[in-house]
Amino acid sequence: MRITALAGGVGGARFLRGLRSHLDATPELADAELTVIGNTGDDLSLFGLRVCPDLDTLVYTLGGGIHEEQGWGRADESHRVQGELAAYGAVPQWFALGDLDFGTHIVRSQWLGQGLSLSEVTARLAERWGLPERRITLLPMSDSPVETHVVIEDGDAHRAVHFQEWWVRMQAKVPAQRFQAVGMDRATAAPGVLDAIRQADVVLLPPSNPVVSIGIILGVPGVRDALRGTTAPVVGVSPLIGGMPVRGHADACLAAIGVECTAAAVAGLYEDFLDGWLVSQEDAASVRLRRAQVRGRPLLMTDRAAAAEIAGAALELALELRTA
Ligand code: FO1
Repeated sequence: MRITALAGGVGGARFLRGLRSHLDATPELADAELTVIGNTGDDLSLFGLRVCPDLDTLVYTLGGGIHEEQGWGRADESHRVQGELAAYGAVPQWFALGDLDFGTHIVRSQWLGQGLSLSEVTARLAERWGLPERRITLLPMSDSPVETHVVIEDGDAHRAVHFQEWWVRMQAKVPAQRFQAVGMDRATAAPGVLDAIRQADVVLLPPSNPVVSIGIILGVPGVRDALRGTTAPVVGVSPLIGGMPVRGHADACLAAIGVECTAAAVAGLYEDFLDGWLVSQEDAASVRLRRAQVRGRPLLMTDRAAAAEIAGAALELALELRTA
């Protein structure tokens, strides 16, 4: 069985870790292949290095190196290099880069500098973290650089800041006027991305940010058409519980695009290809969709077992829809 997922950072990574362990624990599903299409709109260049936050969160979480409480960065981390950079007055200092994490950014930048594509680089990083032997393939959504920038009001002018500055330094407290996927006009889907959607038996949308994670991937030429055209059932998981994001700033992102912060409204962003929508128990009664099947259950990924159960429920809904 081939399962394809579109994913952003922390929530998506935890869901997919749960999915993989659910598959491994279910004999008839254990040999399923999982292909993850990762968002690269969060990527940024710092200190001469290329940093890919969502790809790294996925690799570290699926490979066992993640800082569990933070959901990003490495476990057992230190920040000696960052201290030296600060001593030299190097900026910015608002984006915490640990010493182990620097290893990833240095080797990625070296390989990119040698002419490898982001896909090739990502495959090498995934190899080191044992993803292939866990039947996980991680693909960047595109090999060409795409960066999400946020247009904010600055006095009576408007200016664009990198998504990470808005997300981390401003904590999304400054209202976003709109998001711009800079470079998307020249971007093409990375090798294997469209086929992974077209040839999947199941496509899943983890509870990632619908605007700046899933939404950016949907902007890659051909992705939305592939989702509309695939024979695979497409099942998404609501990132909201009781109308609030579990973590991060999805509410600020939805407000920026004029979409209300409800499970039904988020499903509306996917309605042209969505077949199933897993929502939290308290939201189930209020979600009525034209086409997609709605199912309610507890959605809080309190621990790995909960994440595995939620992922199992999403897969179960997809398999039911496949035979329907
Ligand atoms: N998030 C923060 O809130 N503060 C940070 O200093 C920070 C640093 C960081 C470094 C590497 C990395 O891969 C992720 C990092 N993140 C940080 C998380 C990141 O901003 C978000 O996880 C995603 O980009 C949003 O999905």
